[in-house]
Amino acid sequence: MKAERYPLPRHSDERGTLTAVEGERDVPFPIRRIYYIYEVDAGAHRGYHAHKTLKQLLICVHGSCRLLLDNGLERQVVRLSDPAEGLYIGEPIWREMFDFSPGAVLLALVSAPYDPSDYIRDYGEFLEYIRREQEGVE
Ligand code: T46
Repeated sequence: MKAERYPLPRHSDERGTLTAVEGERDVPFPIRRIYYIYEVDAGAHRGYHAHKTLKQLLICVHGSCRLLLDNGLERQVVRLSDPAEGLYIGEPIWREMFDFSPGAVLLALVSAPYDPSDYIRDYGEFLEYIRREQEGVE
């Protein structure tokens, strides 16, 4: 599974803690866009897609949430709850986000501007895309 937990620096003193993330240093891509997800109702599920090329670092900067990750071969569920830990997704991986705690904020640092054509929103198409990639078919 090409999704990895990324520990991020914590700069803590008596005033609190600060975490900074630099593109191409703390994450292996230039940061071209950020977005954040918040005000998610309990029981809501989001995502249900994969990206063809987009690389992302997802950080739950407040509260917690879970992600189901599926690379076409295996599935795993990851819980994010630490603002000093990111989840790096650098490959086409099907993702679903759920179980947001009240007030949770999921921050995404990503490698490219918004491009709807980079999304694969059908699970069958995703499996086919993965199969073709593994076979080296254009
Ligand atoms: C991802 C997961 C983790 C924009 O206009 N610009 C943007 O940069 C983004 C990300 C979204 N939007 C619009 C498109 C939709 O009308 O915001 C609306 C909600 O987006 P979406 O349904 O794609 O949100 P999620 O939570 O299902 O997925 C998002 C990201 O889109 C996706 O890249 O990997 O979070």
